[in-house]
Amino acid sequence: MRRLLVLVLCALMASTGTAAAGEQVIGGERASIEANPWAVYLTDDHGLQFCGGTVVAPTKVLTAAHCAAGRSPGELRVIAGREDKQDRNAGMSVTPADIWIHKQYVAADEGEDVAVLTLRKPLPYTPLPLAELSDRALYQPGTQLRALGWGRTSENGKTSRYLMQATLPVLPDAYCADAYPQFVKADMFCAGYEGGKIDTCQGDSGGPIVAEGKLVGVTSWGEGCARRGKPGVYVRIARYAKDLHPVVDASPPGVVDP
Ligand code: 4AZ
Repeated sequence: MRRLLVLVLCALMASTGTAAAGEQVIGGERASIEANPWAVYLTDDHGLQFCGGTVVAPTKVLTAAHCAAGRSPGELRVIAGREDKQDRNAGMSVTPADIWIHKQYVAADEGEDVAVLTLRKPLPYTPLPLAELSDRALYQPGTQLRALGWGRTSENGKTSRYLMQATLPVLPDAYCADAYPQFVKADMFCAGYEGGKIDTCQGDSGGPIVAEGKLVGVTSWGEGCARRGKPGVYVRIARYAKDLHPVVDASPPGVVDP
């Protein structure tokens, strides 16, 4: 009887794509949208979630360049204010008016993996400020960051129905450079644990990694997920503040300054 119940529960959870408690991003836990109102996800025009993003100004969503490259605004949707992907009444779905991709972007593992989506109307969700060059302390090894997303809860598994979070310490640049020959320390940092187990994964990229109420990084790349010796790599946002501010602080199209 108990075994049947467990079986039925497992089948039910598998069918709804829900991660079981304790296996969640990977090795994370649920997070509320109320506490993280700037956390958004991106879908294609069929409603399939493929990346994350962060509201960084009322009409601006920061994501990874590799999430936006090769797509037109009309085939993208920003889903804001929705913790549970299946809760279609929560929050809103918005089609961006414009996509800005860093002009030096080529591929995620070469750096400059940042893009900004401009919306026609302001979102009613509190933006998260960018880390600045003065925030050097946030990038010191051992600093505890919090990554958020609706990405996969295991390397080859399904993406999460609910917003998840995991705490990941910044790792030394030398460790990241040993793990990945292409690691560019000026443009990237890596975070996680030498033994793996807790990490971001596919579907989390473009999304935020935060500390002290600031956007410290954008989930970018890594070899697999939660593997020993292969931590997640994140965009070093402070390094791009100069490139991002003119775009993030610009008025949306159609809004004319007085
Ligand atoms: C991805 O493909 C991806 N483990 C995101 C994060 C990581 C690896 C891959 C980090 O979107």
